[in-house]
Amino acid sequence: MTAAAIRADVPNDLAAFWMPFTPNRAFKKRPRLISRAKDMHYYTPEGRALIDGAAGLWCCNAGHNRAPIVAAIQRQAAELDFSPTFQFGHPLVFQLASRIAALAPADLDHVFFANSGSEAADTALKIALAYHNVRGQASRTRLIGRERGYHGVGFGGISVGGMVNNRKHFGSLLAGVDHLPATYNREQQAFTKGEPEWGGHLADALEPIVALHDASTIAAVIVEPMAGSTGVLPPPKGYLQKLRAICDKYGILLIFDEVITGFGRLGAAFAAERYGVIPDMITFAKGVTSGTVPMGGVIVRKGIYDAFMQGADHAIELFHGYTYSGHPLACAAALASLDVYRDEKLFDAAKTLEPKWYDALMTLKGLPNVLDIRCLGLTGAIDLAPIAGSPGLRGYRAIEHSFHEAGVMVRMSGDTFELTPPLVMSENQIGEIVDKVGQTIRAVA
Ligand code: PXG
Repeated sequence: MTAAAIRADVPNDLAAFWMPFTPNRAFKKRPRLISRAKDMHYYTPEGRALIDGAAGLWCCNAGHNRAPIVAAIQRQAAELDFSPTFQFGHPLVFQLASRIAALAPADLDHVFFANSGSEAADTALKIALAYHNVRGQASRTRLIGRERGYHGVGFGGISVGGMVNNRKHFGSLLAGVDHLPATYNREQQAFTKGEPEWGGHLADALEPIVALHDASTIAAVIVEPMAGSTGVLPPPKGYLQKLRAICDKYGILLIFDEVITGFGRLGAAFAAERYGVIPDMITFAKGVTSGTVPMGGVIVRKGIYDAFMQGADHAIELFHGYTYSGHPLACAAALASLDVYRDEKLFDAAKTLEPKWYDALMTLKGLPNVLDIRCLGLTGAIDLAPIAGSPGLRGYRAIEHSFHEAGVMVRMSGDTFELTPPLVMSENQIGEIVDKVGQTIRAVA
């Protein structure tokens, strides 16, 4: 079955592909190739199975190659390959926007489409700036992110983001950006299941930032409700509520980057619902199509959309968009994915699995080099002690062992395991994933 998908008429040379976020030379010396997937498993070209502990890259929430999603993409490809959404529209993009708006809380009821989380983050930041502008508050240009935040790799996203390696080689980035402190403190929070008790007060750090710059210069605060890429940092209890209250006090927009937390990852459609905190915008990507076709976007509150709907009828209200905003294949994939989530009640399934997942992960406490374990919804992170003088080396060995020996797909961020299984995982598969991760931790000790 795998042979059919690999073209025999093209040489299989690994040299030309410059791999993203990958040590290219190490990979090409000992490749980790994947050629097929089904449900909870990936398969190598030789047919070896790996259980997927990472939902690909936090995205395949419905599991892999699900028949209804595959069929919807196939049907759409044969029906309408592409149509512009600038000045024209196709039915599916309107249907999808309505479905997403219906899933989002409160009056978050308009959807702008992009093709990735990075584009979604930059779109949200641009909407925030333009919103204040059209309301006559053009001095509100500052953007506030958070240390250890990840909002993709566009210039807006890396500017508000707080991951040093993603910023340090790329110049001076956007001007007028400030950062909240990260919410993680190992001494106070180690081995907590779910939201830590300590750290809610860290949202108060927004006050001195406002005092320093004045509210009249600040457009928006952007945070991930749960920081994902820096190793699963759940929000401390009360933190997001406090952030919302301070933003309200000063007329600052609050953006939740839900690229990871959206579409069931935390046992609800969005983290905003889990925490009962209504942001002004939600960015999404990944799970919207269960990872099958690239898509991202921003859900905005009615008041934001309405603020733009002025001026001459024929005039464009927002000068922003992508050729592939609302691509028909992505829309078909998203609608089918949302059907699977609804029909199989996968957000509820995630909620039901959550305590079992937490308990299973915590059994790894006490294994060699394990410094902390965090978990929230169906995500988890395990920090391993770095090898002295070689940060990331133990983590790289863990990628190799888990792939070649243990048979589990994991994501490593430096020396930290990040686990985000598909929501269709069974209870037995929780045990299997955690066993295989444990075996890997011992192997890299
Ligand atoms: N925002 C958040 C919160 C993300 O997690 C992006 C934006 C960017 O999405 P795109 O589609 O442009 O990649 C992300 C992406 C990891 C990892 O292992 C996380 C992401 C991507 C790749 C790896 O932590 N998140």
